[in-house]
Amino acid sequence: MVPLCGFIRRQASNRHSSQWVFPMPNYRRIRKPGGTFFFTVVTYARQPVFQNSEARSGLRRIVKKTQSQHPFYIEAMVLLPEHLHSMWTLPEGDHDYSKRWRIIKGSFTHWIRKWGFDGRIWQNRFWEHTIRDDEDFARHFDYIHYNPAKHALVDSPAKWEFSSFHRYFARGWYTEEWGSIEPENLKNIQCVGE
Ligand code: NI
Repeated sequence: MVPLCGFIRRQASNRHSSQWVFPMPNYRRIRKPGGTFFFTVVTYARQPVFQNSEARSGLRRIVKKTQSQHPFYIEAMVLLPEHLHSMWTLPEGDHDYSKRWRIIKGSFTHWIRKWGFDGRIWQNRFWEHTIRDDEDFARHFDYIHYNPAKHALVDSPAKWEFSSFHRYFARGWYTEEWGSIEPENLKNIQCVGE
């Protein structure tokens, strides 16, 4: 039997206790008509391309430009030194995330070569997972935000700058301590790449 993942709301009475809860109940998903997809994209030979701040801004700019030409909504994203995780919702009836990734990866490669990088920048393959339901959405949303701690880059996700964690922290969806230990709903997650 597949264990149910509990999305437990913190009770007002134990607001300041050290009890760990999962801050992303189902109802927080803002429903949009299109399909939602999770991705893991890795740099070639795990070069730590995104340690470089110019590379991070370059990627951000290219993603925004691609969005303006081929719309998609970024539900969550985290940028690590040599890979990224992201979750997108595409317009209704449009499932062509591959085209968007091709443009992003190609444009980024073209752009960064002007900075003296040569050779390949990206792994050809990427992991894709189609989000099935609200619980699946919440699990992948949390997976993305927990990721810097999972990879031991920081001891809690709030300390990693290049993440949509901060957008949702500002909305009160996460506490500052969230993810200092691995959240229960992430322990058996599969098909996420790394
Ligand atoms: Ni990762």
